[in-house]
Amino acid sequence: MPRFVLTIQSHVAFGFVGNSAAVFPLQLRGFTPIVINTVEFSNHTGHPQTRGQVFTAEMIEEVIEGVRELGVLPKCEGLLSGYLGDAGIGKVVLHLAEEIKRANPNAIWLCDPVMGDTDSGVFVRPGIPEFMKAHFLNGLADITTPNQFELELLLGRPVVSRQDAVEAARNLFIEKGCKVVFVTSLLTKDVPQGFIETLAVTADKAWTVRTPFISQKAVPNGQGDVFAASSFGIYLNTHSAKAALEGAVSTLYGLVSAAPDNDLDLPLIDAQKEILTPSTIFKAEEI
Ligand code: PXL
Repeated sequence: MPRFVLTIQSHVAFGFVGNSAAVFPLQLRGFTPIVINTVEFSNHTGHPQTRGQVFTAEMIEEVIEGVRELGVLPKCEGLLSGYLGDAGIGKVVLHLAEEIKRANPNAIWLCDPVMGDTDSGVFVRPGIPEFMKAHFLNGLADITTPNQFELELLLGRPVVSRQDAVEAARNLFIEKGCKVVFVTSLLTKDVPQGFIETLAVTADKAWTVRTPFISQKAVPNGQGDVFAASSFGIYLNTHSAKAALEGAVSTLYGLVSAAPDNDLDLPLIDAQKEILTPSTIFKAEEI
């Protein structure tokens, strides 16, 4: 029996962000992704130019209707959502999450609140951050993966310490019903110079993994998307937030280390061994 995971996010013709970044890691972990694209772009928006279109909510609804008619929605053990393209698509994803969870109460939704990062600022359409705040993170999602920039955007103020990030994750998400929050790309006064941290936060536990900061001329986009797909795959297989944190961080460190200095995309295929068997395994520390 295939293990279905529905993944709804962007698609690019060239490079690895959104579904183009998520599908291969999910497949390597034994899942059969059902892939719904929110946009069709030539490449990610960190390149000097991007062409393509954001799909309308109606176009995406039609694809969902077709998938619904195949009878596979109740068979999905997970839903992975990411880059939306437009706030109107947010509503479609929300209804899809409700439908999948109604049909299969054990299904797990990882909602990656993709909005931007420290290097680029907000890279989504106006209305998406407001939609995320108002509707998305209301407890229906089981796992969420904000980077520090997105956590601060949702919080409405800077995160000043590691403990502050843990408390923000609990206040914003866990108290509403979310089970695991992964906070990525964390740089606070508690992180020593030359390092970066990733946290996993649950209701009663929190872990950190500290990795050397890899300094490059160009920072490849898609790191958050590969992190979300990898942590999701590991979590679905182990139900361990700690294992998902360690595995996904180790994969990202391996992929970013292998990226040629000027590349704007991760070497997802060339360095594919880093996905299941990372060269360096980072261990989490309980905090
Ligand atoms: O990595 C997030 C992301 C997803 N999808 C598209 C993007 C980006 C970031 O640049 O451009 C299309």
